[in-house]
Amino acid sequence: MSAVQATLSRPAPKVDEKVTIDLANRAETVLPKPNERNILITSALPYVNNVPHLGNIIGCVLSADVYARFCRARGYNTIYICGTDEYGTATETKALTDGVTCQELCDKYHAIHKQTYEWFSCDFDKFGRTPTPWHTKITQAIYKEIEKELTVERTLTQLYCEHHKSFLADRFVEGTCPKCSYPDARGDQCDNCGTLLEPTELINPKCKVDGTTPVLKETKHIFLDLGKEQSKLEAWVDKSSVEGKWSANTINITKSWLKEGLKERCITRDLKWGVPVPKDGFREKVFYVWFEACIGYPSITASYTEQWEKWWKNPDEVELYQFMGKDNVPFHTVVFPSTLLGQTEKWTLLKHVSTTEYLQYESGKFSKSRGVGVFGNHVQEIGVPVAVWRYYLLSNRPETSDSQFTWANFVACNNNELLANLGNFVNRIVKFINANYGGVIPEYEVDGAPEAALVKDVNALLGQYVEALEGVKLRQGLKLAMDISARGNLYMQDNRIDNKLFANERKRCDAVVAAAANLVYLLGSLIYPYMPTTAEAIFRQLNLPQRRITDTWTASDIRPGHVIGKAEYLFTIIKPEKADEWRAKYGGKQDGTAEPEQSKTSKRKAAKAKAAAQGLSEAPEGCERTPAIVELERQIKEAGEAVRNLKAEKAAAELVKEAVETLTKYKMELQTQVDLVLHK
Ligand code: B3M
Ligand code: ZN
Repeated sequence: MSAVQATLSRPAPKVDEKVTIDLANRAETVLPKPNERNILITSALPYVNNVPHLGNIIGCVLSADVYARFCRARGYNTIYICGTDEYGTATETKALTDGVTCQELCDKYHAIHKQTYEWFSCDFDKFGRTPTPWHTKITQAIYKEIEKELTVERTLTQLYCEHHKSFLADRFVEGTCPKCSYPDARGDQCDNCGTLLEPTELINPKCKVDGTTPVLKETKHIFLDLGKEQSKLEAWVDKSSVEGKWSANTINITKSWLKEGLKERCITRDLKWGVPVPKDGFREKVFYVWFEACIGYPSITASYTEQWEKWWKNPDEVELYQFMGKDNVPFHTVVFPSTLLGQTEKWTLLKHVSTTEYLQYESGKFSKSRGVGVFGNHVQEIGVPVAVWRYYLLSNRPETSDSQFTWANFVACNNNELLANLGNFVNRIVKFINANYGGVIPEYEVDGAPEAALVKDVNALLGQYVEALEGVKLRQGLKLAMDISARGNLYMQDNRIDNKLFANERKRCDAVVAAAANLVYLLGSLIYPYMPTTAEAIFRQLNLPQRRITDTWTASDIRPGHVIGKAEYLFTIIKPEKADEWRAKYGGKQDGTAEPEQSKTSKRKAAKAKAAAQGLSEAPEGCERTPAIVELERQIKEAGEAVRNLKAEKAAAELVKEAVETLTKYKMELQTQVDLVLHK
């Protein structure tokens, strides 16, 4: 072997190893470690009896996934726990209508949920379910500890079916609504007029199981006397809400419960599908879901590791972050913590609670029965890659107010933001290095004025990005990552990276190429929480291991001599017409019902987004014309002429199509640059 060969066969130092992180081979069981940040993340456990829609997905599971990925990429010791919430009336009644057992129903839907979240690249450490021996054991143990101090027995008069010898839970009774005379009102609510009901208020009540007219009978139930925990809970809320930076609406919801004064809450139900109450006289009853469901978090953790208590009974070393829709808040900030504060052992209580409002579908509501909206199964048949869905949902996360899913915006997001900004930046630099440098990172020095400005701007944005994510402001974090990408595009444009630069000013070209490649590497790490498949594609194209999310960036992680990989397209264009096609398909026409009404403003917004999806031909008046914008306008003019010439020559359709795509690409890039200048 010659000396040259020997040097070549030695693995080349590719990259500064301080910035890399190996997440692919994480430990099978992650346990808290002393003197480290140990982060326990949960998503609200979705009810098992339905197919999740986009609103459910962004509401908790996907948001928690972003945070978990962020924490892991920061090097924090993290686990992410979720699973299906399977017990309760909703399951029993649905099983009854579907003519299957509760177990069969839950098996079917648990599999659907699991598969949907897997498709969405949700990287749980455990996605479990509530009906397990662990769940029964932990729920009963928690109850036993508070039985004496915090519970009371009360006698209620309830409807009883003498035919099948059972007390009837609310939804097992149907009858005529006392308010609007709707004949099919349920025992808890009338679906026609919306009134909340007590089953005893129904006119002409019938047992849902066998149609028998039930009788009134006295029965005992167990109540949780939350009032006894009021002051302890108040003290905890005051402290945690500040330390954990709870959002304003979480604090409001919690405080309004406290202000009203905590009341006794019935925690038992007359059902079979649940955790049995371990007390004589109550053995026919089960715990109410809202007493038992939150215990799913520790019990699912127990199915992950027998040492679950290291996570859940370790308040000094573990930080608990919980994600949920806002309607779940009181159960997580009032009921569950009260139960845990009543235990003799110290439990890990939540530090930060991240809540979402609602995602509307084309300004209406998602509705399974009306066939309106996008559900987990649709998303998979549409053929748009998961990264685009994740990006869209996360950049429109209903973080502080309701937000809307619209198809026009969905397409615009792909074309104007992902493709024109991020995709364009990565593709251009990877292609350029392969074409001009044989894929090898040259020797470089990033000490020029443009590089100093780039490093300064990027570090300012990076600092904000880390701060946003530490505070669970996911939407803002994503926006900042895209701003960093746009800054990269601007840098490439301003420094006119092209064959001329390569031929005439090699040293300059080397510096620009290296700084840009280093920025691509940084971007891979920053978008990893949001679009893990895109991040993987970036790392693959750079032929580098995953990068961790660092506090600062120096534009010098990648070593000269490193050989990058081949260019791949991160995103492809979606034709704007697709929005109409999908809207027609998923907008409620499936079962013949009308499309949801669109308000005038939302129509205007949709029209604007649709126009934006096709880009701009020139910068609007009043917009500062940066070198990047001037260059793009020139390219658009040139590409436009090319299209016209090809059409005039009656060239092959393929050629025309290609030229049109180039033109559209420049137009969308211009749109991005203009947005950047106008700070949109
Ligand atoms: N299953 C409600 C929901 O899916 C409920 C959450 C339980 S969290 C322990 O919105
Ligand atoms: Zn009956």
